[in-house]
Amino acid sequence: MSGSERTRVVALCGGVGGAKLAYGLSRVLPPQELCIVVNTGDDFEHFGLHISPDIDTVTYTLADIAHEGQGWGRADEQWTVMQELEHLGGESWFKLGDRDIALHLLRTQMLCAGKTLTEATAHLTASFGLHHAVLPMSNEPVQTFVETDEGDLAFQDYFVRRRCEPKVRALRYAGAEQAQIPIEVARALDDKNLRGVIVCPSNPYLSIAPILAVVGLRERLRDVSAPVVAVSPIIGGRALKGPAAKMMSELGADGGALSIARMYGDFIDALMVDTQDTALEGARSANDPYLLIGDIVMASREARVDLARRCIAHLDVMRQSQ
Ligand code: FO1
Repeated sequence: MSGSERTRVVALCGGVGGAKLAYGLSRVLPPQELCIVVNTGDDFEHFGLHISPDIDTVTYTLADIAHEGQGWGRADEQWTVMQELEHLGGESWFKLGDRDIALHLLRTQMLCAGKTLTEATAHLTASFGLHHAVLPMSNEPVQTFVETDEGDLAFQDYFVRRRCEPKVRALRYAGAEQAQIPIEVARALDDKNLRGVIVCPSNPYLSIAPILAVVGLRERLRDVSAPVVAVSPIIGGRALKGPAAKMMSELGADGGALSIARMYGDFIDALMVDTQDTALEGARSANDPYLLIGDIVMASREARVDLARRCIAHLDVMRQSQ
């Protein structure tokens, strides 16, 4: 393999938008050429079950069984357990489908048996017929807390129970200082065949920042031997789904996609922005990452694959010029 030919892409991703690009990448790259590092800051224990929402969203999306409109959970679901739970007076604010519960039961059993979240995820993704590596950002708990004008909220309380309505003042990622980079993630980033890193279009505060908070991870990204390209989750000042734009304005980051470029500026080489944001080039300073302008809306499976191809092409061009 010549020096210019590198074969391993690492993708960082979180919720729905990130999972869509991960889907596209998984259809372009064979398993040995891609690993997907997933946010676990949303994880929480509910009814004694370990729930890992972003790992599950990525798993269901790659397996093409995700519920399209909802952005979480499975398409082919029944809700008999939730209905009975409600009937019995149990909590029903966090909707768990019957099939989804089977996954949480198995993951919880494996974790209780001493398996790591990485091992449990490898087993579960294989059970869904996936061969690409879906790697938790950490095997230790890192919990996102949202500090709001209504106090300190655990992630799911903010996101689901309060529907992201409270005003965000700050975020913190409890446990990040004690979290280790899993060996599989470290090996992927340290791989001499690293083709590049793709930061998927996920919420910068709720999906990407928790990954970056794991001790040593952000530093590793700054030092990787290959280009790092991010895809903006903000288009025309808005997020296609979720509270990213609202949070950005509450936290004073109101430069649209350019604010994303600056948030990641210490470790990305370029940010892909939509054609709607072409004018941002005029506001970009020499210290900002390059902007790569193109259609980044993934409205179909074909669009996910097409965007994935263009991300990889950008990595290859940037590596040639490194
Ligand atoms: N999000 C909701 O807004 N309402 C729900 O009832 C809900 C249930 C749920 C069950 C399993 C799961 O993996 C995710 C679920 N989500 C739900 C999404 C969850 O809040 C995630 O944290 C978001 O997808 C953010 O990434």
